[in-house]
Amino acid sequence: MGGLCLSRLVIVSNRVADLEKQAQSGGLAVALGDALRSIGGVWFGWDGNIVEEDGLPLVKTETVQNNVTIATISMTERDYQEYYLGFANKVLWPVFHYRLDLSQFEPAYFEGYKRVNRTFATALAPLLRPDDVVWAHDYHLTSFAYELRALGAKQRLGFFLHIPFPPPELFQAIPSHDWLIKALFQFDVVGFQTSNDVNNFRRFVTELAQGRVHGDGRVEAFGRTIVAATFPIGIDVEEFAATAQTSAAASQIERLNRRTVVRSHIIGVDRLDYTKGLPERFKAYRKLLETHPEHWKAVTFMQIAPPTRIEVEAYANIRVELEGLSGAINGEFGDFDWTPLRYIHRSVPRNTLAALFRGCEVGLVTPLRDGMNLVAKEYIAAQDEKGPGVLVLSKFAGAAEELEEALIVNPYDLDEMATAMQTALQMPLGERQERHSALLKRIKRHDVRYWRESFLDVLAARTPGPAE
Ligand code: ADQ
Repeated sequence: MGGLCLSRLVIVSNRVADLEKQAQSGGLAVALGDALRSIGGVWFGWDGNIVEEDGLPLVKTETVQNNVTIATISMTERDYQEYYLGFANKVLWPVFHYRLDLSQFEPAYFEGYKRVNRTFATALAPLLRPDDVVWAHDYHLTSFAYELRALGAKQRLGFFLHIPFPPPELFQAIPSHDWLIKALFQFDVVGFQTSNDVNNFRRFVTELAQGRVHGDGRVEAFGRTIVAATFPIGIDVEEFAATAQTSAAASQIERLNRRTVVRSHIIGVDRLDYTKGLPERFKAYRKLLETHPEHWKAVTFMQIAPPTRIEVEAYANIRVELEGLSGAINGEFGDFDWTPLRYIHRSVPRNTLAALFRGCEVGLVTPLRDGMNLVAKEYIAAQDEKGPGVLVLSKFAGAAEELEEALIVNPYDLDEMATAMQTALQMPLGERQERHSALLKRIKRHDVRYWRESFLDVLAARTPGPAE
C-alpha cells in the first residue's frame, strides 16, 4: 500500500463495526479495522439508532486507538423505511441476487435512498482532508460518490460491492437503474467479487450505456473513465484456524459427539435469507434420508440461521417455510434417540462456530446466489488437516469461481445435492486430504489482507479528483 502512506483511509459503510469488540464481529470488520489502524483514518456510517426528524443529523465522533476516528449519524424512521428496508433491501438486494420476483419498487424508496446517500455525504464532507482515500462499501451506497462529488469532493473514491452484480437484463428492471449506474461512475474504482459480476457490469456499460471497456480493466462512460475489476474477498485464515483449535473448541467438539448414536455431522451456517437456498437444502437432506436409510440414526444435520431483516415480508415467509420443513423431516424420520435435523434460529459466537465447523464432517454452503460466501472459506480454515471434512458448495456462490476442489452442486437440483452429500459422507481420507489441502492453499493465497491491499493499491494508483 505504498501509495497510501501519506493519506488517511476513510471507510464508509451502512453500519460501523464495533472496533472494540472485533472478535465478535467477524473477519471483515477486523480486516478493515486493521487497515484503519495501520494507515490511520475514519470509519463513517449509521450508528443503528432511529431518531426524530429534526433537520441535519448530528455527527458523533469518537477517537479510538489514537489514529482512528469513528464517526456516526442516526437515521429517521422514514429513512430507515425508505432507504434501508425499502430501496436497499426490497429493491437492490433481491434484484442483485436475481430475484426480480421478490422486489418491490416504490418511488418513495428510491427518493429515500438518494436522500440518505446525500445525508451521508453531507455529514462526512466536512471531516475529509484533501488527500484522503475514501472506500465505500456495498449496495447501500452506490450513489454516495455522486453526492460527495456534488459537494466538491476531489479525493480518490473507491467502492466495493459485496453482493453479486446482475446481468443487464435484470438490472434494467430497476426503474432508476440508469441514474444509479451514472452515479456509480463517480467512483474511481468499482470492485466486484467475481468475473461473472464484473462481466455483467461491463455488459451493461457497453450494451446499454454506450460505454467502452478497455483491455486493462478501465471502463469508460458518462464522460468518465473508472477501473471496474474483481477483488475476491477472503478471510484471515490463520486467525480462524487458530480459533478452531483452542482447548475450548476441542471440548465443544467433544460435547457434539457425546451421548449420541450419530457418527457423522453435517453443518450449515447462514443468515436466514432467501438467497441462501435453505428450503432446497432441507429438501435435499430429506432426499438423502429417503434414499439412504443407512444414514438413519447415523447422520445429523445442524443448520444455524440467525434472523435478519425481520421487517421484510420475504424474510418472515422463509422462516415459516423452514420451520415447517424441519418439523416435517424430524417428524417423519426422527426417533426418541435421534434428531435428524437441528435447526437453530439464532446467532452463535464465532469461536463456537469455528469449533462446530471443525467437528462436522460435511459443510453445506448451497446459496441460490451469493456474492462470495465467507462461511465456505471459514469451513475450510477450521478443518483438521489430518482428517478434514468435505465442503459441498453451490456453483452460484462467488466462492465457487475459485474453490474448485469443493463438491460443486446446483442448489436447484435436489437429487444432485443429495448425491453430493452422500459422496461427501463416504469420501475416503486420502481424497478428503487432497481436496482440503488444495482449498486451503487457495484461501491462504487470496485472504482478507490480499483483498484489502489489492483494492487499496489500485485506488491509490488512480489520479485523485473527478476530472480525467
Ligand atoms: P453475508 O450474506 O452475510 O455477507 P457471508 O459471506 O457468508 O454472507 O458472511 C457471513 C458471516 O457471518 C460469516 O463470517 C459467518 O461466520 C457469520 N455468521 C453467519 N451465521 C452466523 C451465526 N449464526 N452466528 C454467528 N455468525 C454467523 C455478504 C455477502 C456475501 C459476501 C460477504 C463479504 O452476501 O456474499 O461473502 O458479504 O463480502
